[in-house]
Amino acid sequence: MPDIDTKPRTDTRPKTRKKTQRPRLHKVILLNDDYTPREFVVQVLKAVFRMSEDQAYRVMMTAHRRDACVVAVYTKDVAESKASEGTEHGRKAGHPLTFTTEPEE
Ligand code: TYC
Repeated sequence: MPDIDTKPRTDTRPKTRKKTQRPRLHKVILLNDDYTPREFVVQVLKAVFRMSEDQAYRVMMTAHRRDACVVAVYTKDVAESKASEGTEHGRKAGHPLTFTTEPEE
């Protein structure tokens, strides 16, 4: 066993960094499906993501045509709760509407 793994760490100083580390942002992604009515998707985008009718319509149509659309970026916790909220709106109305999240590069 190399002793590098077992030796206690004596230097616990944080590594110095040139820039302040910002939390990684996560994308909320709207997935297309064949069943959720277009108008329902628009209503959910307006309610959960505070979009205008126009913005919501464009995002819905992008997902419809390209299979998915990035809706917004947030910190991990906010992205995950917004995605769940949107998906839950669909589920309660009996639609398969789905939002997912993924970390930004
Ligand atoms: N494709 C759906 C339809 O034709 C509408 C839709 C658009 C559903 C975007 C989900 O993310 C979505 N009724």
